[in-house]
Formats: sequence, structure tokens, C-alpha cells
Amino acid sequence: MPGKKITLISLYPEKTMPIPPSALLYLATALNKNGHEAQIIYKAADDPAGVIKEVDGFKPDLIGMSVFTGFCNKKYVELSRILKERGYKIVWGNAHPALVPRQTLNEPSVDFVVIGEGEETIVDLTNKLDAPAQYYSIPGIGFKDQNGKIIINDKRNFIDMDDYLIDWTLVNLENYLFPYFSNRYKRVLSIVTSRGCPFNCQFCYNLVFNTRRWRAHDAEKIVANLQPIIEKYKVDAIRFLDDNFFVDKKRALAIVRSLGLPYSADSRVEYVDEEFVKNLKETKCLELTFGFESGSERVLREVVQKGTGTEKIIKAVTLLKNSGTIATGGIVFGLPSETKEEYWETMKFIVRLLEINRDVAFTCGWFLPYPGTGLYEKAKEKGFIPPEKVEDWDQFDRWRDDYEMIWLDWDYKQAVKYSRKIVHLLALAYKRNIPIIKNILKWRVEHLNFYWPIDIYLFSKLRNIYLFSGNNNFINRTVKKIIIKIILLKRNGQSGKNIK
Ligand code: B12
Ligand code: SF4
Repeated sequence: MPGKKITLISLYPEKTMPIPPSALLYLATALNKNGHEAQIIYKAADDPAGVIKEVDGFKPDLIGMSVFTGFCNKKYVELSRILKERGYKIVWGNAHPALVPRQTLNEPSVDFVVIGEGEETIVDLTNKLDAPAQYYSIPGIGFKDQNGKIIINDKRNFIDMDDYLIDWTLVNLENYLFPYFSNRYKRVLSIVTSRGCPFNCQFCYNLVFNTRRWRAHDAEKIVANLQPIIEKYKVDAIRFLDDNFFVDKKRALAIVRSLGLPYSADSRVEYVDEEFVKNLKETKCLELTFGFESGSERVLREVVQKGTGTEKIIKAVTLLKNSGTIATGGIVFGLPSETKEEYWETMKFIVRLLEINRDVAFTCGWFLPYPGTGLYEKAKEKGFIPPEKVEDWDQFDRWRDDYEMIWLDWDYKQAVKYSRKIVHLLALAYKRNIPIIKNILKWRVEHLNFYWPIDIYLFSKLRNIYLFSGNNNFINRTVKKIIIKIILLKRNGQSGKNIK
């Protein structure tokens, strides 16, 4: 059987720095290993013309798109329609088509969806691409039969990740190493060493996508895979993007000890004890990101079903104080059934954590109802009407300041507009110890007062021009920003093998 050509496309949001396109790399590795030829196109979402030109140059038999739930959905639909008109076959993979496979296939330009891990499924589909009668025998796909009826096959079993260690020669990593950690490290590599998470948080895509099954690369094998590129590209720090890097502490510590580089990772608060903090220090952990989610005990226990409470959060933040590891907590506002008082409790809890450890950082966003999760059903009970078309999910963006949350019973509009700004300014004011900002914003939080937000605007403006950025002054950072912009502009014209 002659090999086929497959183009794999991922769009990243404009203004973000591209990190290695892991999903595409795993898929391309699997396809190439099985006698096919993969092209990787990884571009900012605002350049469809560039994507089309590269696709036409390669003339693939199949085009794969990697789609998350969120603001790029419309762009993927537009791109798929253009490419479909040019006669290409199109498959969507990643979390979004896995969560809404039927709705995705209702979009006429999408021929197939892949549900779950893609390595073995894309190879199977490519092998049988010219034999529609065999589509029924491909686990993990959805497709349309000859009458246009949507067929969703059984799921595929999880793979052994070590069978598909990334072939790093497929990209020039030079394009994906960026300064991070307040610019202390300049050549930071972002990678994933495990998949899934065994916990049960009721808003998490993991419940559906990974069915709570955690899988991982063997420590020795992933280290052997990474060491050559770390040396070749002089990587100076690592960001582990695993959903929950420390599920197996022994494995995770073996990896970071062998690599010997400073790093950041996602974890859970109850993993943090004195012994663990010692391990973090010894292995140069720069930052641990946790899901704090809420300051309300009821929300954590009943709504999120987090499996931890505020006490554990406080303990982790206390133990990590002055340890060299920054604790960053994700906060989810607007969960179904959350009351205004509970939202307020969370805001006050954030101040409490900053009082304990002034280096704590926060990422605050609004609840997103992912289909298949427990809280999606709860949101529906409370009046949420899911979008009818796949492209309409683009309004689900947890960073939007005008995000609509029909499932809430209280007037959340002011909260949406200002709480993220207040939390980020507060964290900065504690970190840099700026009493005036601290006290004004603390007063706002204590009184839940959003009136006359002149101070919030003013402080945000000052923050934006990096007036408080310590040793990194405004001029330095502006110059750096311009340089990064130029690099990004230059790279936007290139992709995949072409980005070498
Ligand atoms: C890195 C990352 C990003 C990077 C992406 C950079 C990149 N190179 O792709 C950036 C910062 C740009 C990003 C942005 C966003 N992200 Co993000 N991101 C991640 C993160 C941390 C790692 C992704 C990864 O590389 N995983 C490793 C790979 C190997 O696994 P994978 O992606 O699942 O891929 C496998 C399968 O899904 C499948 N597959 C994937 N693509 C395709 C394509 C085809 C054709 C096929 C057949 C199969 C297939 O095969 C792969 C191999 O088995 C995940 C969390 C996580 N740990 O996975 C969140 C995650 C994917 N992101 C998420 C979200 C929501 C977003 C945003 C919408 C957030 C926002 N509002 O800004 C944006 C959307 C950007 C967009 N393009 O639309 C959610 C997705 C949930 C959902 N329902 O879609 C996740 C799961 C985080 C979470 N816990 O909620 N993200
Ligand atoms: S701990 Fe994090 S990754 Fe795991 S289920 Fe909860 S939210 Fe998802």
C-alpha cells in the first residue's frame, strides 16, 4: 500500500508565543513511522491564506485539524469550508470534536472526527481512507455513511505512550523556545510527559476525554527522548504542561532530577507536605500551578467535587512560602449554583492567601460548560442552552470581560468586568509591597464594591506599562516585546518541515 500525505493543522491564538505543537508532533511521528508523510502547519489563527497556500503546495490526501473548545472554533470552521471546497477530506481531532462528535459532523465540511488519542486512529484511518466500507472497523472515529448518516464507532483503547515518543527532528525547536519565568530563563521548553488525571472535578474535560485514566511516559524513556534536544538547543528551563504532573511523584521526580533543569508543573494542593517541598527545592521547581477553584467550602465539596478543601490550599501556600517555588492558583468563578456570597468568599480568600504568602499568583477565569461533564448538566438545568452549531462555541472564552452566564441567579456583570483585574493587581501589589494599591483594593474586596472603578483603571494602566516590574524596566520590556513581535511575524510565513 503506497503511503499517503496528511497535513496536520493547529492554529494558536494571535499574540501568544507558539510552543511545540505536541499533538501534531505525536500524530506526525505515528504517521511517518507507518509509511505515510505528514506535513505540520502550525500558525497564528489570523493567517488562513498562509495555511491554504501551504496545503495546496503539499496536496494532501487528508487534512487533520486540532480543535479545542473556544474562540478558535469559528476560524477552524471557516478554514475547513474553504479547504473542503478545494476537494480535500477533513478530519477534526482533539478535545472539542471528542466532546461534541455529532455536532462536529453536522458541519458539512468535516468528514471525520477522531475521539480520544490520535496516534493509532489516524494511522488506521489513513490506511483505510480509500475504502469507506472499512470505516466501521476503525475504533475511535465518527464519520458519515453514504446516506449522510452520522456513525460514531466504539472508543479505542489507550495507547502505550512510549510506543510513540516524539520524533523531534520534525520541527526546528529554535522557533518554540521562549523567555519565561519573568525572563530569568530565555530558552524554555514546554512539553507533556503524561496524559489525563485520576480526579473527578466536575468541570474538567478530563472526565470525558481521558475518563479519569492517567497514563505516562516511562521516566527513563522520556528523559532519553528529551536529553538530545535539550543539549542541541541549549534549553535552560522546562514547563511541564501535563494536566497533573505529580500523580506519580517518584516518576516525576526521577524525570526532573535526570534533566537537572529548573521547571514548572501542574499539581494538586494535597500533594504538598514538608518532604515534597524539600524535593521541590532540591530539583529547582520554579512554579507549581494548582486548581484552587474557590474559597467556598460548599462549592469545592458539592459543586466542583475537588477532593480537597480550603484548609489544604492554605497549608500548601504556607509551606511554599519562601521556598523558591511560586504557588499559582487557578480560580473558577461563576460555577452553576455559586451564589454571590460564595463568589465574595472566594475574593476574600484570595486576599487571605496573599496575606499568608505574598508571592502567590492567580489565574482567574469564568466557568466553561464542557459537554459531558457533571457541571454542564447542572448549567443546563439552570437554563443554559448549548450552541447548536460547532462554530458557536467560539463565545466560550473564560477570559472575556462580557461573558454570559445564564446559569447564575445573581447579577454577575460587574464581577465579570472587574474581579480578574482586581485579583491580578492585588497579587502584584502584594508581591511588590505597594501599600496604597493593596489597601484600596482590599477595601473593595472587603466591601464588594465595584463603584467608580477609576483606581482599577488607573492601576491597570500603570501595570500595563510595567511601571511595577522591578529590575525589568519599561524600556527593556518594550524592546523585548518588539523583538518577539518581529520573530513571530517572520515565523508566521513558515510551518512544519518548512519551519526548520
Ligand atoms: C499547550 C496547551 C495550549 C496551547 C496550545 C499550543 C499547542 N502547541 O497546541 C495554547 C496556549 C495556545 C492553548 C490555548 C488554548 N487552550 Co489549551 N491546552 C494546552 C495543554 C496544556 C496541553 C496540550 C497538549 O499539548 N497536550 C498533549 C497532546 C499530545 O495531547 P492532546 O492535545 O490531547 O492531543 C492528542 C489527542 O487530543 C488527539 N488529537 C489532537 N489533535 C488532533 C488532531 C487530529 C487531526 C487528530 C486525528 C487527533 C488529534 O491526538 C493527540 C495525540 O494522542 C492542554 C492541557 C493538557 N495537558 O492537555 C490545554 C487544553 C487543551 N487547552 C484548553 C483550552 C480550552 C484552550 C483555550 C480555548 C483556552 C483559552 N480560552 O484561551 C485556547 C484555545 C486555543 C485554540 N487554538 O483554539 C483545554 C481544552 C478543553 C476543551 N474542551 O477543548 C485544555 C484541555 C486545558 C483544560 N484542562 O481545560 N492551549
Ligand atoms: S485535578 Fe485538575 S486536571 Fe485533574 S480532574 Fe481536577 S481539574 Fe482536571
